[in-house]
Amino acid sequence: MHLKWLTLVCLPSWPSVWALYNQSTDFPDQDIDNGFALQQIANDSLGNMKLESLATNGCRFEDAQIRKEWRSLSLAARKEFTDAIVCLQSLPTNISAEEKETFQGVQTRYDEFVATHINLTEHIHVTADFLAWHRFFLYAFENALRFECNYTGTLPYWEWGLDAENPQSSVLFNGDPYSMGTNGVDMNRTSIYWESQNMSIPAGTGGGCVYGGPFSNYTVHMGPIDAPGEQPVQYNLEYNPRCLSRDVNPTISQMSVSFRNTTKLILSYDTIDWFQGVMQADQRFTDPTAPFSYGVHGGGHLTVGSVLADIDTSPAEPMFWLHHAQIDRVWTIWQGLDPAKRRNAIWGTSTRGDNPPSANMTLDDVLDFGFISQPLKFADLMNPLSGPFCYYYA
Ligand SMILES: *[C@@H]1O[C@H](CO)[C@@H](O)[C@H](O)[C@H]1NC(C)=O
Ligand SMILES: *[C@@H]1O[C@H](CO)[C@@H](O)[C@H](O)[C@H]1NC(C)=O
Ligand SMILES: *[C@@H]1O[C@H](CO)[C@@H](O)[C@H](O)[C@H]1NC(C)=O
Ligand SMILES: *[C@@H]1O[C@H](CO)[C@@H](O)[C@H](O)[C@H]1NC(C)=O
Ligand SMILES: *[C@@H]1O[C@H](CO)[C@@H](O)[C@H](O)[C@H]1NC(C)=O
Ligand SMILES: *[C@@H]1O[C@H](CO)[C@@H](O)[C@H](O)[C@H]1NC(C)=O
Ligand SMILES: *[C@@H]1O[C@H](CO)[C@@H](O)[C@H](O)[C@H]1NC(C)=O
Ligand SMILES: *[C@@H]1O[C@H](CO)[C@@H](O)[C@H](O)[C@H]1NC(C)=O
Ligand SMILES: *[C@@H]1O[C@H](CO)[C@@H](O)[C@H](O)[C@H]1NC(C)=O
Ligand SMILES: *[C@@H]1O[C@H](CO)[C@@H](O)[C@H](O)[C@H]1NC(C)=O
Ligand SMILES: [Cu+2]
Repeated sequence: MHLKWLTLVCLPSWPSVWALYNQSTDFPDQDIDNGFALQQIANDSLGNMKLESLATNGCRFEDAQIRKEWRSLSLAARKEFTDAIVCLQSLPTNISAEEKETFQGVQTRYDEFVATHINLTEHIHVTADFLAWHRFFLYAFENALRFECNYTGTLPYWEWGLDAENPQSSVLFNGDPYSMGTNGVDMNRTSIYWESQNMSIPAGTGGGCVYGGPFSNYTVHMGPIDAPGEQPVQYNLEYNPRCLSRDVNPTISQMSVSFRNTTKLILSYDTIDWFQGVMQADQRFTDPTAPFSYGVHGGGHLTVGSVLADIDTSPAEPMFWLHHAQIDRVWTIWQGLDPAKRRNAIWGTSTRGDNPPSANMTLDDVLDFGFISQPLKFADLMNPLSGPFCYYYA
């Protein structure tokens, strides 16, 4: 569908895959596949960030909030997190009657995040500001949980590699009160046609409604818009109450979000255009020597499937926050491996895949956050230890 991108852009030369891996590290295959290598480079990066924070006017490293992997949270902390999300999903929306005419699906405070993301979708994906926009979006959500729902923790992230073999057996989806809820009911599908991409993808192990755990009573109010196997609503922001569905998909996780896939992404690309392009399977940056890929970004969305697979509506799925925290972590690690060169590196325009063509963005641009925040300067969103932020990933 987006093939015309290829004719619009002059392709840069192919980077040599694993170039940095070969230069700076020497991990045996086993350590790449079991996550040890990723842990090591995350630690190297954090060391650099700590030094960098001493040299800049960022926040004090010692004062920073620490975001942790889901499994590192106590059971009580996991439940505090999902309780706070359920709370936000039950707080009334604050938008005006006039805005309600356009944003018809917005019923709750939580929906303001969903509707803002839907409304801005074409300007925040496969754009220069994809990573920075989502970094602030997550931060604003974390603050809403804290200040409006008394949450005392931080946003957890989802280290995909821990579940890539068998995501349907993950503790995330075991359905107990300390989980993120069950998989969807098994619809016995083998493949699903994705109309906007004109392709069929392998089906997952669910496909129906989530039936147990903290979100079993939660109603999604908007979409579907661009989801595999679903008829889109007529108007993107219309009110369409439905269950939270999931289709947890081992075929896709095994090929897209293994420790190897994430480690390779971080170590192979030295420039932001390739790093963010490969991460999002941007067709302008497809290494012809690498296997077909959804990228780790699309891969994580499709691993949970259904609502999370619907790019526009995906924040309606509470797994969105864990998946995107990991996206933000992967960017943070990559930036921290060479802060002098990568801290302020951006590339691209303000339209999805530059379609329709738009101007290159600069760090002086101001980013729109809809209902979530006043517009913010792009340059202020590049460092988790600076600008409005003060956090890192452990
Ligand atoms: C770089 O590392 C990869 C993966 O181990 C290996 O296949 C390749 O031959 C190495 N390339 C160079 C130039 O050393
Ligand atoms: C992590 O990095 C710090 C330096 O920032 C170093 O002192 C420590 O030994 C490293 N830990 C591991 C497990 O490599
Ligand atoms: C609701 O709107 C008021 C006025 O616009 C604003 O001060 C307040 O922070 C908003 N509350 C939430 C929860 O967004
Ligand atoms: C948060 O805590 C305050 C103070 O204890 C309380 O008044 C408020 O109702 C709590 N908010 C929620 C959403 O539980
Ligand atoms: C899926 O197939 C199983 C066994 O073949 C059957 O028990 C179940 O009812 C089917 N589920 C649906 C949603 O069709
Ligand atoms: C969809 O893909 C098929 C082959 O994979 C091709 O024949 C067909 O023309 C495509 N349809 C559209 C609308 O692009
Ligand atoms: C969902 O609602 C039912 C009926 O009100 C209630 O019994 C159940 O405890 C609720 N489940 C959750 C996870 O809140
Ligand atoms: C992702 O990693 C798996 C092994 O962990 C490998 O089979 C697959 O080819 C990788 N995919 C990409 C796009 O590199
Ligand atoms: C936009 O950025 C690209 C890549 O850096 C560059 O080649 C191009 O000249 C820029 N376009 C404009 C109008 O500055
Ligand atoms: C919706 O999108 C328009 C056009 O991009 C933008 O001007 C407006 O601020 C957005 N509103 C919200 C609530 O996202
Ligand atoms: Cu998004």
